[in-house]
Amino acid sequence: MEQIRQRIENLRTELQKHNYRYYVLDDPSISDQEYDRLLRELEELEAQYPDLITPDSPTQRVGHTPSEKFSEIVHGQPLMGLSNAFSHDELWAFEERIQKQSDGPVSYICELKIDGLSVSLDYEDGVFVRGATRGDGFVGEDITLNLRTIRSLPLRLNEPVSINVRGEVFINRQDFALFNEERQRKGETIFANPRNAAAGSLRQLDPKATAERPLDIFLFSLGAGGDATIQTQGEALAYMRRLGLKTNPHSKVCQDFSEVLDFVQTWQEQRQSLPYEIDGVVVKVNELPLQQNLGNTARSPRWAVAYKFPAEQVVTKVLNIGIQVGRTGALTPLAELEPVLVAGSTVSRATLHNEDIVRDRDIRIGDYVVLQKAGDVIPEIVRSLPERRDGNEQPFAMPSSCPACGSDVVRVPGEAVTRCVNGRCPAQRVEKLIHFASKGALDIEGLGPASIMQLVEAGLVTSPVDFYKLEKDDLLKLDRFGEKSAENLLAAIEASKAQPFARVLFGLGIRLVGAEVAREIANFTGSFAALLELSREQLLEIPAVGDKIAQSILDYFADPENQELVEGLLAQGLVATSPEEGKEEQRDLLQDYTFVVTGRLEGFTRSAIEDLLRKWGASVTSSVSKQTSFLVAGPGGGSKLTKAESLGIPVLSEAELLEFLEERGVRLD
Ligand code: 0OX
Repeated sequence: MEQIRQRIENLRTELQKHNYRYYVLDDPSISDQEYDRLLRELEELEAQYPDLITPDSPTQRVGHTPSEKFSEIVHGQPLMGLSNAFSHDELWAFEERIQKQSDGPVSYICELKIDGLSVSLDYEDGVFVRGATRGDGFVGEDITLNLRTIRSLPLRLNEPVSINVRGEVFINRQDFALFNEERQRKGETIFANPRNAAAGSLRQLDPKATAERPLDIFLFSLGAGGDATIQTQGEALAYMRRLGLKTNPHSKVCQDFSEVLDFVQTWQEQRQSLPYEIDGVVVKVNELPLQQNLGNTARSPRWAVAYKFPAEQVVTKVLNIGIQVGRTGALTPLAELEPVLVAGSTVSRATLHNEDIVRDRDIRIGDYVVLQKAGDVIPEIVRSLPERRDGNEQPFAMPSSCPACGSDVVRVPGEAVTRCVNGRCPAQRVEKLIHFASKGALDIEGLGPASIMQLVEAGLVTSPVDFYKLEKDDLLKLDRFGEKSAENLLAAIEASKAQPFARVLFGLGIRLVGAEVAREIANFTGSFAALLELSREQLLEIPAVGDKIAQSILDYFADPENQELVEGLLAQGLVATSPEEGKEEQRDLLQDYTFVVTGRLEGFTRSAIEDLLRKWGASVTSSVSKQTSFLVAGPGGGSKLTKAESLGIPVLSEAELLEFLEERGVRLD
């Protein structure tokens, strides 16, 4: 028996060593077959002697039981976020602050800022026991079982120490591309970028699903515990490396600040050559005692700053400016572009918001334009390049009738939006269907714009009620669907019947009734039956409802077609009564962003959207400055809009903000 115990222990040590060489050092010293042979021998021994299985055994990476939900973990020490610098001037200002508060010369350490998800890991006596998301910095989610599946994360350290470490979980570009291709083949939704894919992967309730995802990790800071003789961040990284933890190889200790600026410049130019995405450089004071002296503000350490790279800009050509008809009939000019690679994906279209913006930025069909991605997500045309014109460019004019249905269009004086007046416009119908199934509304997975378009074209769906009448044979006739994807979609549609009232109400797409307003109405009324009973005066008693919203609701339900829709949905078995469950999710998704909100919004009050942004970790300020990440502008944005444009701050319409939030996994309720 003792011999078997010894053999098992040797196999584990051996496998751990090879695992480390393969996943951390990327320098294997045995073949895959030899590795598999050792692993199989261990598995067989453990099968015969299950009492000898320990949680840190290399065979035990993937847990067996999916969880119902993640439990909360209160962090021993709060996990701080980083303050940002967007220019060299702001980096110098950081250096000045540091110099003022220290006596002698200061050395810095620069690290690449990995664009992933921050996590905290606990090891006890060298064994990985717990891992959590950052959450709001104080409380995170227990994702231990998912983290265990990451091959580059050692389940056992090289020394039996009890420490807390922090790092970033990410997916490298190539793995991300392959993973998305695979999802597309299977008819699953694809992720917009590696960060979202990593976030989605860590949120899987079944660790077996996480184990299928190509997650990786870099550790970058040492929390409680460990070696008390460590004096610098550079030594902390070396110590972590010695313990078998994977650290990023590109950190650099800089003796003076010009070296810091060189590092920043070099990586800004070379970021695309890395196999993973970075969104900046983290500059830290290297000496730990000085870090201690400098301390923290309420949100972030004073001894570190994140320099964020400016959005990558590229030049491309506007091939045409088309018109998109939205759910409320708004006509939005949409630039069709010569496809171009920017910030990691190919872009061939960009919204131009409204005709005033096209005019102000002087964007013509045939123009060369500068394109960037706002927040690294939404393609945005920054300006045209008039010096590259050859005289064949065509200025854009808003059509005088709706391109989808030919009806008249109107532009309300004082508003930037032109609308199609036909409530039965087919383009509006499609957009309404897309909205109904979207994440913030009924959240029907697999029912995105492309599938909906196909269903409409095949004559299978004209109203949301028709989704609930679809049968498997209907779907199998369409190109997009095979056995499995048809079954999945029908199951998702069926599951959506249980969605709470707030989501169904939001899903109807009533003008001015956004997610937040819908939730308040739902809390107040509880069901369609109760809502339909309300008079104008009673509607106005709901805190979020003012004159305009009340009128919009009354108009909506006065239309027989809308009444029929609601009755039809209820007849299909939609529950539409239960209150929204209070889901706690990762609340730091917007921590890197500063928003200013201006103008009139449709689906939210301004303060509701500001609260929502703050709830997810964003800063919201009242005036536009270089610090602003986005200006969210409804009609009537005025001087803030002008200021944002002069500073080159990206401007988001309400719809784009919602799209951005959805991309980042922020729920609207
Ligand atoms: C990164 C990264 C993030 C953590 C504690 C205070 C400073 N995304 O790569 N944060 C930090 O350091 C923070 N370092 C990093 N390399």
